[in-house]
Amino acid sequence: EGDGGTAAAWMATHRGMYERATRHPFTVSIRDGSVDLAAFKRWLGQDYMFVREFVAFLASVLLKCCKESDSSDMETILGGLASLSDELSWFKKEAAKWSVDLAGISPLSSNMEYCRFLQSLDDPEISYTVAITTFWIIETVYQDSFAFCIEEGNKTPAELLGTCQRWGSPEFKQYCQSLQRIADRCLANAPPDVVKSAEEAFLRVLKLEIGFWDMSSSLS
Ligand code: HMH
Repeated sequence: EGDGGTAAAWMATHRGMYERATRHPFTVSIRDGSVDLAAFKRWLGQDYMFVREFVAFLASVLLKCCKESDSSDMETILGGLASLSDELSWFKKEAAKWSVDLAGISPLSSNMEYCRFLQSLDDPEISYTVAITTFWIIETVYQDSFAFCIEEGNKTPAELLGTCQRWGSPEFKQYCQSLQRIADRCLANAPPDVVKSAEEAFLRVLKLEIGFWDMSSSLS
């Protein structure tokens, strides 16, 4: 499960921030059925743009992995990269269903800030450990947020279930757990300054995710 590792320890020590990211009013409103569909459409268009940037980020993680790691991590990361191809198709299909014009969208400031952060990790000076930890927490925030929307007692509107299942499925959870094991192994072998940078990146992601949900629900 990855329990007992550094990743789980950070989720515990930074629990308040983790919960603000994974039990955000926007995703909680999906679960309780009160979601503003205009906000959902805003999220959909912005996240499509984010995922395009996320492909480039994942390519940079893969490159660091090939250079710095001699394990089977490559297959996990490559699998994640491959599934983003399917994800981009899914966004296009979903956008058509909701009449969201993806070509006419420009990124809002929280999205741009998040994308700039991802771009900053492309620097060869940034270690594989920091990059893979960042990748793990980005995926985990979505996994936890959307799994909550399909857990027992949800009133999630039927037309949003597909979205929630995309990230809330048991398969996606397993994938996140694989990433957590990789991050934990890297962190266990990393020097203290790298562990510190990885923890800073972990917290930065939580803040950026909160900003992304705020932007979607236009609280900011
Ligand atoms: C903003 N965070 C954001 N978008 C996503 N699609 C994910 C995480 C997970 O892939």
